[in-house]
Amino acid sequence: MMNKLRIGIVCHPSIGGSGLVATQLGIGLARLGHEVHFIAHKRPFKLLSHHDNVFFHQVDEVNYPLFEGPLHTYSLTAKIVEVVEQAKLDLVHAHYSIPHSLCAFLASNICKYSFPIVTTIHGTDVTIVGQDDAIKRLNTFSMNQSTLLTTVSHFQRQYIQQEFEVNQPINVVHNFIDTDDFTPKLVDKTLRKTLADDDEKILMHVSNFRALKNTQTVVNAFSQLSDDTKSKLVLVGSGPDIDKIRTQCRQLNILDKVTFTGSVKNVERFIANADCLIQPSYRESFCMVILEAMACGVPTVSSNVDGIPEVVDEGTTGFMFPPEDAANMAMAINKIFADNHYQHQLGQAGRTRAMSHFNTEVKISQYVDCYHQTLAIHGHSATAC
Ligand code: GMT
Repeated sequence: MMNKLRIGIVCHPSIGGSGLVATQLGIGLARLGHEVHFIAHKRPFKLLSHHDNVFFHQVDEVNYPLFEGPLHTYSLTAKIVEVVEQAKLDLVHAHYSIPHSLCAFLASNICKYSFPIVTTIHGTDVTIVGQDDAIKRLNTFSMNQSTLLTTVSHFQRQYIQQEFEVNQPINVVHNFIDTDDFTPKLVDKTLRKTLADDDEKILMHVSNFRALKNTQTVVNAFSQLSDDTKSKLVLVGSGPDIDKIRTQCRQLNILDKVTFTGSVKNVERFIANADCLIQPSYRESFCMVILEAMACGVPTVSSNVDGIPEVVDEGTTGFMFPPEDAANMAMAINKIFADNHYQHQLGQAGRTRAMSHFNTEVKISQYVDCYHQTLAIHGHSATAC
C-alpha cells in the first residue's frame, strides 16, 4: 500500500504562477490521500474552497515599533517549526526559493527533529530577484542545503547550473494544468458580449504588467493588425505598467478597442473566450498562461525565450518570435483571425498537447517520486498517517 505522507507546502499566496502550481499540486496530493499543510501569510489565491486532507496555516506577522517592517522570514520560520512539530510533517516543499527555502532550512535546524526539504525554483527567484549579489549567496546556500531540488523547465535547470554553484542534481518537473478547470467548455456568450461584438475577434493578454511581461509589444502588435478582421484587445490583470499601457493606447488612438479587466481570480473564464492569446515576455521559465490558453483551446502567439519553446509546439499550437517582433506577431495573429477553421485546429492541438504533455496526474506522481527520494536521502522512512 502506498505510504500516505504529511507534506508542508510553503508558497507565495498572491496571484502568480508559483502559487498557482503549488496550490494545484497540494490539492492533487490531497486527492491521493496525502495530508497537505499550506503555510503562507494569507490563503493562496486558488485555494478557494474546502478540500479533504488540506489544511491552511496563516503566518502571523511580527510587528514592533522598533522594526522598520514586519519580520516576515522570522514569522514564516516560526510557523514552519510550529506546523512541522504539531502535524508531524514528513517533509516541507518550498515553492520559490526566496525566502521559503532558507526559512525551511532554518526551521529544520530549530525543530525538535530535522526534516527533509524539497525546493522548487520557479523562475524570477533566480533570474530577476535572485541576481542581487547578496541574495544570490543566500539562494545558492539554501539550494545546496535543500535535500532535493526541482525546477519547471530544462531551460531553467541549465540556467541555474550555469549561474549558481549548485552541488546537487536538479530534477525537471514541468508545470501542469487541470484540463477540467481550464476547458473550451467555458466559452460563455454573455461574458464574450461584454468584451467584443459578435463579428469581432478577441486578442487577449494576461499578466501582472511588470516590465518583463513586455506589454508594450502586445499593444504594438494589436495596433498593426490588418483591418480585414475586426478585433478587440482584452488586457487581463493589473500591475505597475498598467498606466503606461493605457497612455500608449491613447497615443495610438486605439483606447476604444481595448478593455482593461483589472485583476481577476477566475482567469480561465476570460481565457476560454479569447480567439488568440499574446504573451511577448522577455523572460519566462515556463509561462503558465500559455498552458492555460492551450488547455482552453486557444492558439497562442508569444516570445520564444527561456522555457516557452518547451510549452508551445511551434506551428501546431501557436507561434513564437523574438520578444519585440510586433510585426511578425501581428502577421501570425492576422492569419489566425482570418480563418476560423485554422484557429480551431491550432486550439484543438493546444488542448491535446496540454492533456498529454502537462498532465496533472503524471506530474503529481513525479513530485511524489521526488518526495520518496527526498525521504530516502534524508534517511527517514515516511510514517503512515
Ligand atoms: O512571471 C511572474 O511574474 C510570476 C512568477 C511566479 O513566481 O509566480 O512566474 C514564474 O513561475 C511560473 C510557475 O512556475 C512560471 O510559469 C513563470 O514562467 C515564471 N516567471 C518567470 O520566469 C518570469
